[in-house]
Amino acid sequence: MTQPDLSRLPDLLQRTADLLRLSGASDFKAIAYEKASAVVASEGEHLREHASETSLKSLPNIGSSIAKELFAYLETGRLPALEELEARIPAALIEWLEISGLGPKGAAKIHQALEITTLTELRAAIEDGRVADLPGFGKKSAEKILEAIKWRAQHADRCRYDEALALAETTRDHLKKTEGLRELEIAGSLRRCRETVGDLDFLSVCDNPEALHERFRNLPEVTEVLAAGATKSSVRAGKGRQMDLRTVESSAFAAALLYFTGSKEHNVFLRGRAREKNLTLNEYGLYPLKEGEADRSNPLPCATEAELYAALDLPYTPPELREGLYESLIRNRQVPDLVTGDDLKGVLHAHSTWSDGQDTIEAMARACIKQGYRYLGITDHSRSAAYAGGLSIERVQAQWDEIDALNQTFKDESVEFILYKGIESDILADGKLDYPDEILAGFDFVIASLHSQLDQEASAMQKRVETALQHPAVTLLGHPTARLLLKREGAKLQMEPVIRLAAERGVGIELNCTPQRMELDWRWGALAAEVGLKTAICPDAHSVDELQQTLRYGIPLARKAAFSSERILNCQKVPF
Ligand code: DGT
Ligand code: CA
Ligand code: CA
Ligand code: ZN
Repeated sequence: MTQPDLSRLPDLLQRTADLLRLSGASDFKAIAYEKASAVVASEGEHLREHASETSLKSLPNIGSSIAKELFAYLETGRLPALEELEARIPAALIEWLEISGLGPKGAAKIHQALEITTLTELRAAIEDGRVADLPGFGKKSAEKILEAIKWRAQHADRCRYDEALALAETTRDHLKKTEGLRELEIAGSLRRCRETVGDLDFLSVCDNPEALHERFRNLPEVTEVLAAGATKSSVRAGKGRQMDLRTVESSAFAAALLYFTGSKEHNVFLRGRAREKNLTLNEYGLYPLKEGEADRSNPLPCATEAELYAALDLPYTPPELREGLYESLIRNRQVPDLVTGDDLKGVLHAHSTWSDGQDTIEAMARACIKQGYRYLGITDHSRSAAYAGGLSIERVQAQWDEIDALNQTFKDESVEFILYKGIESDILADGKLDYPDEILAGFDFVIASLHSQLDQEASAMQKRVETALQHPAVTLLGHPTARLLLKREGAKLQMEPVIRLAAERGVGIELNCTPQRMELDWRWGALAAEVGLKTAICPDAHSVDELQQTLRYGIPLARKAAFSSERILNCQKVPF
């Protein structure tokens, strides 16, 4: 058996804690799982070295019942406690956890007091005032929950990029075992690296399509078969995500991949281009036009997408840019050069145990060194962010001492690596930053981010962010609207003036590659290029594991937003 994936374990333990709270269990038990989640995250792969329950129990904060769970996970890749909770708690109630601003404790309270279980019932209970009347809730928080429910209902048919990617990769790995499989690609919005995805589209060439489709419909993740044809199947998998699999003839593969990658807008552009060249393009191939009709007996021999673009007298266009935004550039053969993982020189924006991170600065730095980076810019939270362990001025100064000492250590070890002193400063309600200027001036770089009072009205919010951008210490604006994809709309902020002002001030706007955030939104890429806006690809990592976000989600986002490497701070050997 393959070894269980330890990178998922902290999330699974956190979910166990949430479900315990939702089921009304004692907080004490839930907290134990939360602590275990942190321990497991910091152990990483070392957890595998524990060959018995007793050995797992020797870890800090791990008692015998959780040791048993961890051991089961190491052996089987499953957590019995979690599975038991998922089986016992109604699925409709578990859905409440996806409502931002509610939380498992609040959900349990409402569920028990009002004896309701579904989101529809919850919505009704808010609308007729029953939730507002509960102790600890009130009108304002009830309204916020209602807004979050409505927001989610509008977006329930989509999921985040990271979730889609994980499901797609598992599916692809399973399907790859099919004998006679010659091609298998993920197409659609996921291939274009959209921040959210509707359904997943797979395209294949296979000598034995029946076996492939049979396997697809019987994957362990599949909960429902929607369509079962010989060359086209549709299923629901995971949390209700639809997946389509098509099998085509090998001669049609390139044209089908182009078609099913989309976007629709890009397809319309390509078909128009074909007409201009007296050709016709569809999902089966590219054909000459003969008396206004496709000459199907005579397809142009294109085995790859690149050959199709060439036959249309166009440069190859990476899927990330096929969105109907760059077509006039494509026509003029000016496709922007996109970054790759090899262009990254270092990591900026990471948290440590000094604020709400799970790993020490040294552990984060060593992980970066191992991955071949030249630097890490640590940015813990600033003092107003009390909920996230924000740093007092004294702690800032103590952290600087630790960073100086670590830089000396790396020098002594002849490791070419630098830790930069940064801070993620809250932008206060009036646009001021969170420390006196003389402290701010002591950092190598400052990321200014919105974290609180996100519901300010539009003009106050605009002024707040624009004021922050004009502070001389600011290097980057962090996650500009503080949106949470499919959960929370961001601050009411007009981005165009913000982007123009940032570029004028020489301040960058980060590409925050936490999959929940994924902003600056890529739709601003063209304007950003026009005004020469700078950026950095920022993992906003709170653990060693999350450092991977730079590559996994950040590179796709930077490509999609068409930032050339010259405009990306952490693609430079020296970022500031
Ligand atoms: P999604 O699933 O909503 O995240 O977005 P897509 O882009 O994956 O859309 P989907 O799954 O409906 O279709 C996959 C691709 O197939 C789409 O990007 C372009 C192509 N396609 C589908 N329907 C049409 C259509 O009616 N016209 C054109 N031109 N292309 C289409
Ligand atoms: Ca799709
Ligand atoms: Ca589809
Ligand atoms: Zn952060």
